Amino acid sequence: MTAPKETFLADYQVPAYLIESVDLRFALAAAQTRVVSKMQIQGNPAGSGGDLALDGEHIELVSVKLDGRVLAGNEYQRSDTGLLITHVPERFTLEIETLIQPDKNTALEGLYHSGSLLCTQCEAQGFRRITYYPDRPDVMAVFTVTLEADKTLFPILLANGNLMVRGEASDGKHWAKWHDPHPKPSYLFALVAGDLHCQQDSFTTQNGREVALEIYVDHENSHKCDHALRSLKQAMTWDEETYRREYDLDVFMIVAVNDFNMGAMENKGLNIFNASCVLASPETATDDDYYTIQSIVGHEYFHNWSGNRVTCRDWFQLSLKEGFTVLRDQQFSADMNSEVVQRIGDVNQLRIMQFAEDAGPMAHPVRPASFIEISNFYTVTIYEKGAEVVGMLKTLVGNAGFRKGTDLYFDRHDGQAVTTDDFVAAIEAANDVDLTQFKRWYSQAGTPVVTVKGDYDATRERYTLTLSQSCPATPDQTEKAPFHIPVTVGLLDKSGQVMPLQLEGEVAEEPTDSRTLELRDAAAEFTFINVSSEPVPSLLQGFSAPVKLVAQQDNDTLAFLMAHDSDNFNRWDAGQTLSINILLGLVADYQQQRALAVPELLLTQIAAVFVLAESDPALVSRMLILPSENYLAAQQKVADVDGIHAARTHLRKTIAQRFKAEFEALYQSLNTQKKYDFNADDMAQRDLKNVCLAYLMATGDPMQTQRCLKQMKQANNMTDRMAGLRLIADQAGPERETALRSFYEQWQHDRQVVDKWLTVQAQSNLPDTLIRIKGLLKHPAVSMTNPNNVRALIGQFCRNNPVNFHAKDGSGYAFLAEQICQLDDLNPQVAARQMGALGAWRQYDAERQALMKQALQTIADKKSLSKDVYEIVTKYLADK
Ligand code: 0A1
Ligand code: ZN
Repeated sequence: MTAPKETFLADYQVPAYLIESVDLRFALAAAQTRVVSKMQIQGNPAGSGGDLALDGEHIELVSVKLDGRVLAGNEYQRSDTGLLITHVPERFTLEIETLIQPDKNTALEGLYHSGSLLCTQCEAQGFRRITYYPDRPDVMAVFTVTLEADKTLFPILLANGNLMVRGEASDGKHWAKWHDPHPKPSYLFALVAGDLHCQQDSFTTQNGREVALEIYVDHENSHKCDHALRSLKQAMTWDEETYRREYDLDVFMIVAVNDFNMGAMENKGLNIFNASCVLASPETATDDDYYTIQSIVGHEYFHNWSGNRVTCRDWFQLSLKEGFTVLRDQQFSADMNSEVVQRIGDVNQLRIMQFAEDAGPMAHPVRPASFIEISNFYTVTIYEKGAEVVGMLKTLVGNAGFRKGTDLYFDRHDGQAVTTDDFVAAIEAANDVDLTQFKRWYSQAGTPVVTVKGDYDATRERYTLTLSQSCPATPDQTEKAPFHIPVTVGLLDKSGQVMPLQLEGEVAEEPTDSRTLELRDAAAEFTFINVSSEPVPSLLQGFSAPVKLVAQQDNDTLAFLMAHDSDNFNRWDAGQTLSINILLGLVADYQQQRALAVPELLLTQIAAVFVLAESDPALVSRMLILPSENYLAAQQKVADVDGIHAARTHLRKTIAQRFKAEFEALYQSLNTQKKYDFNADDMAQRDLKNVCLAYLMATGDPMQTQRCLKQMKQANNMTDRMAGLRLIADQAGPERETALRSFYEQWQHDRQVVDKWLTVQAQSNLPDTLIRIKGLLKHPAVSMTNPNNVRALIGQFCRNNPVNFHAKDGSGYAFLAEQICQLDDLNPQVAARQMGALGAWRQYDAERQALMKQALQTIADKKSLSKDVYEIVTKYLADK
């Protein structure tokens, strides 16, 4: 195939034409929908004029009229990707009629059919599958949308903005006209038509605006809207209190759809959600689901300001809205639940997923310099690292300074399409700081390594920290200039007490318990004075920068920090580092066929953790969970999948057996039959209870299997039920088959629960997993056109089941290649997203590398590969 075209940030040009307003009329039907778009267009005073270029793909053109006159075929040029209209005046009206086929749209971009619904997904470049239009975020227009459809099939007709009028039409049809007064880019356009239940509520904003809140779901899910609605109200209040951001339309709608490529979408006034990210009832959703729903509802709502009112100039600026909005949703979740649990979760995800991306062939800066397919850049780098970058800005200027900066940003740019530079400029201007060097975080990919050395001078009572930084090359850049890195530190004395901090050369301020050191050069020294005894440093508190820390702290020091660090995040982190050191030692034992010996040191520390169970159950369960196999693999030069699995299993079993009595007692005390409620305390207790259950299962005691079965049977909520099922699904035996069968029988009517049932089977470490998955792909409940099914089976197997996916015979790799080839014809975005598991091929042994490359080659050799998969497979294969 001819290589698809790459787009470069450096080539950005302002649009030649602007659209003042657009009037869209849809005659909706699943087989064929007619779209008439009437645009008021004018030359952009800042643009270069010339021909009018409109984007358009997979659409049938019926007619083009300019100022009311039908254009002849020689007055425009059509191609597979758009329409070029020559000789246009300075101001004019353009009316374009097109036909589209929602029924045939399995890519789920543009207008598509999901169940009995018609709905749209336009970010990033889906609007061009609906009509010819300048489909770029810096063209912002006022939209008026009229929808007409069969009244029985589609009683509900929704679009962005406020409802103006609705009425009856002939032939059993009806129509509704919507108007969105806020100019917006095409990617925020949305419509929904279908037969849906609507749960209503209302919210009064801080300035007294009455807003109708509406959640639309399939009728059978009418009892699963409460949590999303409550989360929405929490988010609206939180954004007023925290960022002074108020909602700006008469209605805010959320629609749940079953077939959706991502989590959810922030279309103006009409958010469309993957049903799995809205629907919850105690019976069907786990605590994790509740937590995710609250955070995603918040995320999409927060986009109303960070994304919609102020949007991106071009797609290279994607992290402008995503990084900032993720930071906002993380703050929101922390405020609604537990700050340390939130931070641990965020850092875990960053380290496991983003550090891997930054170290692999798809590494890209937070503001990429080029792309082939923008859909491939909805990544953990853009989202999670982007949030860390904004979080570092906050740390550097302080909370109040950050708020001044964001206020200025919203004031300056309301109604505009801007860049990450504009965001940083607002923080600079509001705080009178120079962040020029800081901006390298946006332009340089790769995870910096920060090395720390401490030196105590007892006679002069001084303690010096020497910090140095380096950053490995990434495929796009070999040389990296130093980053501006905030490193928050504290010092502890030998008894674990916090020592007051005073930096040499500073006018004596009040000594503080922790300080943020700013590392700007390749290396720098920071000296603390009046340090009365040799301290133990607590480094990178709260994970103040997305870096790898090399501190050369020995296991005894880590154990000390695990017990005493004043920063709870660092207590957890010290425990993780200690566990990694020990686990890697066990892997070495395994490789050399020695007996696996677990050092007493770790077990002593774990004994101390139990003491916190009553006061801080959330922290205890986080501390009891060992680092994941994927994260351990990333710590090795050549990942030893089997050794890691054996080591981790052995350590779990050792801990389980040593502390069986403690786990037993804790399980008993936490296993109350309390009515389900989603709140941080109850969630922490359920979590810890189920961590105990998992350890009890790891003892190998057959009684515990019975306990899991009992918990499944007696549970009044899905969290406890799933915890039992997950453990049973990982253990061979007749109980496993019975439990899986009866679970399915009980829950087959519920798509979200069926996806969980698929997930536990895909994640099982038992050797028959791949065979089982292949069988499940033929199960009547499973469809390859449903992204949630694909993610539950294929995604979970390839990403979260390393022992089986990386089976020595290459069966996992071959399976994935085959699935991607099939998926690519149906849904390129979803296909491309499954590729990740093959990206780190360089990390494995020679045999596995060869098999992984063979799988990649199979994909590369497929005829008519999508741009999405093409971009990723070529980058992976080019990784030498
Ligand atoms: N902006 C959304 C993410 C999103 C991106 C692309 C989509 O369709 C392919 C859908 C959603 C968010 O950040 O939530
Ligand atoms: Zn987002």
